[in-house]
Amino acid sequence: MSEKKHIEEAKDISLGYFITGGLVLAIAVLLGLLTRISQTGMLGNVPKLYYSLMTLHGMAAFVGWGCFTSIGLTWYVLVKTLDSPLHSPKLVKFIYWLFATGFVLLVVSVLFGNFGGSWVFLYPIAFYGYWDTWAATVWTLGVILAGVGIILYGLEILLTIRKAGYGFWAALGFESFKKDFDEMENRVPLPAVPFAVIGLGMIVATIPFAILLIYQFLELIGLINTRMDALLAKNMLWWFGHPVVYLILFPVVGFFYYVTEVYAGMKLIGERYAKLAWALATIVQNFIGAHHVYNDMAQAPWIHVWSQLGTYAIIIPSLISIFSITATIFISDFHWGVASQYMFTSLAFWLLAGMSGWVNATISLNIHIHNTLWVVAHFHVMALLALSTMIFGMGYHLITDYTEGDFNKNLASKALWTYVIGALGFTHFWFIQGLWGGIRRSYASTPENLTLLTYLSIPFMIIAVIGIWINVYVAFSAAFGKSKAAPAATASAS
Ligand code: HEM
Ligand SMILES: [Cu+2]
Repeated sequence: MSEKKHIEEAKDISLGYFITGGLVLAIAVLLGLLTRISQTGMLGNVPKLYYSLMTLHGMAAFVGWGCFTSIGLTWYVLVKTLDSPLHSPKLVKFIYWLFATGFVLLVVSVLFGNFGGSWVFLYPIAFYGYWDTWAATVWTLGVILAGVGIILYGLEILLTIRKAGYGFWAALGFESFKKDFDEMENRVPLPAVPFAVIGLGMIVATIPFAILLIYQFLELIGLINTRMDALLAKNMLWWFGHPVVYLILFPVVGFFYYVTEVYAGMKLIGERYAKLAWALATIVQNFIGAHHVYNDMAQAPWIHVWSQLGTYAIIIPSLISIFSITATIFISDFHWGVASQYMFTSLAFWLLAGMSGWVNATISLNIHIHNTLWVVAHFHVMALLALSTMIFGMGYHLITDYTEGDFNKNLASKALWTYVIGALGFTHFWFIQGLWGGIRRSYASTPENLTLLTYLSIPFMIIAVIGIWINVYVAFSAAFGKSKAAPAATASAS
């Protein structure tokens, strides 16, 4: 089997990102487990240990695994979908190293400087914690490097699409407005569209956040002596902080589209409606971050109202995508293998996470769950059960291709069910604690009568961590050729 050179190259790069990210995840989930255990007081020095573990866990899992692997797998899917080379493989490798260097700085800041300001380090917390100023400075610098990587990611996507000969607006879904859409030849392949949308979205969203980060950095090293307005800073953070979730979700939707078409052996149905929804997302994605600030009474009321409406609007691309994918599976002669098993599981949790997200987005309900463990449950269903599951699915698709199907598929299926059971268990303790007033980012279980639920969730977390570790082991041994294909319990997805 000899594939075109540019495809081989993208495959190697993507696999490199995926395997590196997998190792980060293996450590990150252990840190998550330790964060929870530290709440019981068993590990000593409760507040400091809890906050530093939580901070590193959040950043490692979300950025070091989630964003990093969705960026990494983008390259392969984009090249395959467009059947055209990357704009610059060198730039893509540079982005890898920017993230890696940034990540090392984050680890140094927490391990040696005790930074613990949480992964969002809400301004001006960096100046007030139990950590040293140098730790906050190194942390800020680490995040700046990742930010530069994110902007370059956006640029590389747009340039790659242009190199393949497609127009900018068409790639963002706007060609769906054309009257003769159905007759048009050379339409942008649908799986490329979510990448274009997030590419532009991230370039726009990272700018206000980068300004905030640079301001904080200059203040930490003493070059600026004026504190920024806290509400303004909060808005700058969330302008970016919401769409950065899409830095995982939108590429994941691209993976969904791509593997669905491969395993269904046909194009997705509803292309025009999906593209219309992506055109909407292009605009709305950058104007809804203020839904994280509903409880700040000083914020102008119209911003709250707009944020609620905008957040409802952004549900549309997800709903249309879930419909298109499900319908395509239903009408096609769908091929079930490891990757498509992961994909289907992810699809179900995407819907579940979306429903709890709708509660968060609705102001009259948000007042009951704001800053409670309900929110933590919501985003773990999303980040772990929906997004990470699909990233693994995409990873297994790549590994299937890379190893020509010679990896331990049986163990890969078992790993899926292990962490799904664990994660469904532990997130539901959080949902319940949240509804009963359990506060997030609180080193003790508050109210105290919820402590029992904290203890009960720990065994489920252990199961989830084991499931993730098995996954990383299977992927790792497949990539490095140590795999022995187990007796095929599941069909081989060749
Ligand atoms: C076995 C898997 C996991 C376990 C056991 C776990 C556990 C935890 C715990 C205990 C917290 C602290 C919640 C609180 O007390 O407020 C937390 C927060 C968090 N987790 Fe996880 N988690 C897991 C997977 C993930 C994944 C896959 C992601 C993202 C891709 C993720 C992202 C986060 C983030 C962003 C936070 C917030 C950190 C902060 O507030 O600074 N987690 N997790
Ligand atoms: Cu949000």
